[in-house]
Amino acid sequence: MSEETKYVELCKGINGLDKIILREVRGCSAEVYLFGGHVTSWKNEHGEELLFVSNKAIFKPPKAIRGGIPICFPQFSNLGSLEQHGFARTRFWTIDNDPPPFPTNSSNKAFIDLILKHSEEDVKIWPHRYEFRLRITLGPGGDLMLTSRIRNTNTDGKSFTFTFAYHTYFHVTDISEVRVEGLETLDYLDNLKNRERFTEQGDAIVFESEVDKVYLSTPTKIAILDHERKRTFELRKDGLPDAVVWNPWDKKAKAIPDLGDDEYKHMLCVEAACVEKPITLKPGEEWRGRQELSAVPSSYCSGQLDPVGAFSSEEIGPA
Ligand code: TA6
Repeated sequence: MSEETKYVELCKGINGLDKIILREVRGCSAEVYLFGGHVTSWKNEHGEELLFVSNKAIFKPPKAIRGGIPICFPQFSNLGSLEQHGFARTRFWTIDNDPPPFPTNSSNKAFIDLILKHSEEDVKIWPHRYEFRLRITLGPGGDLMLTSRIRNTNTDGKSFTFTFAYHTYFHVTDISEVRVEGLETLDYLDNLKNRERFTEQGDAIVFESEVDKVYLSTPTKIAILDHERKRTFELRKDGLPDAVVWNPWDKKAKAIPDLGDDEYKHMLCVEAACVEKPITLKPGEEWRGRQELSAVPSSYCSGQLDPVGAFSSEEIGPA
């Protein structure tokens, strides 16, 4: 990257929508649309795309973008009276030029602060005032970090309650050759069985049919191993106890208009979330939820994938 190249660039994306490009010196990058506060691209230093975005994604408000990292707020899924996954992913966010103090690592230069506030229209469907600040950072080593700070700014003394998810679509080479580690033996709610509660068996999770589960009170680190590509994604989270795992498989994929029939093979959603126990904020209170993603090479030895470097980074501290 040349001296003049910007770490942060505001430009126009598909259909003239405002987009921010984050770039780091080694060549990695990320792209964020103000529509939805939605990360739509995360590339490593070789320019390889690490997130899945459907070829049929519709970049036309008010339809949410299929892929990347949709923000589900103030409602995950259909767990309430709002539209599926809440409204944050279909609203226009703005750049927050003067965010309140935010402890930052001084080596992080590629970041953007976004903000979403209640609108008079939204107050009619969700009668609360709030400030949702989202910082998206691309670290010098290519890690992608999202921190959400949500504050209750109600002036009528009322608390509010919400559920939340970073609905991350990882790009995988072949879903049949993917496994997820870190969720073994945990309880989960199975969305395909009326959200009944089950306990996962001891093995890593593999995929051979539709999956739509909410794993409860998970560890802070989850690994997604892309066997074909010999790549391991590491997801670290803080303030988000649950983890949703979703792949629609062939039949469901055909029923989703903005997803290609075979695209399910190349995507896996693993979502840092807060679903089982919703968060309640009193006026003036703030909640923070953070997700960090990295992609590292996996080594393959004696029939076992060993995620080199996975789980080796520091615990999530203050941003
Ligand atoms: O997070 C899993 C899930 O809630 C699934 O039930 C599935 O429907 C998916 O999200 C996608 O939802 P969307 O509204 O984006 O089509």
